[in-house]
Amino acid sequence: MALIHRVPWYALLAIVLAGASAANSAVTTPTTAGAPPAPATATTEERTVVPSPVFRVAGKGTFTLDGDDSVDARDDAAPVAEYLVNWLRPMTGLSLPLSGRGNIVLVVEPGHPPGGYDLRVTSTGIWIAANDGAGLFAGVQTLRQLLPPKTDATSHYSVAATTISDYPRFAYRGAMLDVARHFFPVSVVKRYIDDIALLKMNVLHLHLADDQGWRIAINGWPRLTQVGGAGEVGSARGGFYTQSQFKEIVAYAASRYITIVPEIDMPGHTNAALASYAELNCDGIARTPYHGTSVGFSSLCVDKPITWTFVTDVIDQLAALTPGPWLHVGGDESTATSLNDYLRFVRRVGQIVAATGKTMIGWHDIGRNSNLPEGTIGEYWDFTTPRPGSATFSRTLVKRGGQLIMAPANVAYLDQKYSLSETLGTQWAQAPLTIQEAYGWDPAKVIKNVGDDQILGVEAPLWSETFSTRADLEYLAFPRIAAIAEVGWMPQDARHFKDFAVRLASFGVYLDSLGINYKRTPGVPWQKASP
Ligand code: TNX
Repeated sequence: MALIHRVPWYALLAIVLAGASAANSAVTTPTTAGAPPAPATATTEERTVVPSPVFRVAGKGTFTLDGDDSVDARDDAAPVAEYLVNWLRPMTGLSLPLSGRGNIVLVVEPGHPPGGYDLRVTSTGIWIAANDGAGLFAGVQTLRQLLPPKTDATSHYSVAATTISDYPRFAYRGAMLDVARHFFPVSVVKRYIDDIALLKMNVLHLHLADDQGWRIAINGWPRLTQVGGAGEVGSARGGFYTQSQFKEIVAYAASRYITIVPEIDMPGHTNAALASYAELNCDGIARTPYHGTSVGFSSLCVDKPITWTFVTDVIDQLAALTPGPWLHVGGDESTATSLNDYLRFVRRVGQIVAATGKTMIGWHDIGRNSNLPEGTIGEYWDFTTPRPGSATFSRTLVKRGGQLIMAPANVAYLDQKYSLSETLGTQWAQAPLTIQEAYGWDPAKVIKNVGDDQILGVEAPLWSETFSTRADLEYLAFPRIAAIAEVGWMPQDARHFKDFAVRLASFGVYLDSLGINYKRTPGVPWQKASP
């Protein structure tokens, strides 16, 4: 009985229906009028999925895509169907018309797992249903992994019959990319968006400004990008996004049901701004552009009126560019700001963000101030065993009704070295960070009295001090980001590294087919690389 109590009704329904005969009509598994039945003889192997669906029951037979298939999707399901056929058509060479009828059905309707989807594959068709486009999109990502990756492709694209009911543990499943230490062009960001979408991640946090670079154009402050955007770590060549490029990123992410969270780190980590405008410095002297990797030496000048004109312009323009509910204001490692100034600074920034209607996110350090707007969100970056202060500051935000995003550096910082002999990556956060460690933690066990209800979700930050190419970015991210995605999606008691490792090895074949560079970490039975 105990188990039954914890199984939601839709999962029970899925399990019961999967056990029912193929002729069972209680679930709308459509048939195509006039289409010959798909060959039900060969049984396709059941492919695994990362993150693993919460409930999955094998069915009978196999569905094989062929020239008679068409896609039925209406209203909110239509953009997801568009995404599905845009991926399937070139891969299969099939026409897969989108129409009001068809045997591949995508539906948005109430009654499905919150944030998730129900998926059913029979020998005649595929049915995916969810409460909204985001849930349906997650279902389509599962379908992608149920089908063979491109490199396996013969003429048959088959899926083993199955019934799945799936939903996330946390609403926020994020990746963070630091485009400040090294700049990455729009094309690389879009590619990363596609890569994380496959893992059902739904937030991309962009770290847009730091000591080494300012990466977003702000109207009225041209020197931020002309001077502050000109360099990056180790070099005088940087880059920045125009506002229209930023909008392009936001729209691309939205088409993958991913929300962009822009971050301007303040009041520390601001040398790029302080080099751009002399008047932002307390002494009125412009700082020298910085291309090194130290932290904690810069600060905005809290008492100058121009500082607040600047901060207000930046926050207002970012809010206008960002359809998502959150703005990230950094607030970490402000060791060049006095505590009193820091407390006054984050309070005033909180008011400016609140005036835009957005919810403020800051690194957990902002919880030093117990008087921030209610609901302010803290991003926890300390270790899985908190050091003095970090748990207290985090809990302060929770006490004011805010939730936490869990990104403990020793398990979730993708820039930590895989092993100390690697050249790529940093090592301050208890490196090496192995795939086993990235997987083997529970967000609800990090801070006392902060459980699932107080946690908005998880995030995998990728700081870019040590790399500048897409290949290196992917190498540090994959496969550890798959572990973080699974921490954010699956119920804690259903996760076991041994099972993950087997599924990850199959996922590696997908990564190969997509041309994603990844580390063949020890402890995972990786398959032979495809030619
Ligand atoms: C810490 S922890 C940082 C970043 C660095 C990163 C390198 C935190 C919020 N900030 O400034 O890039 O370590 O791992």
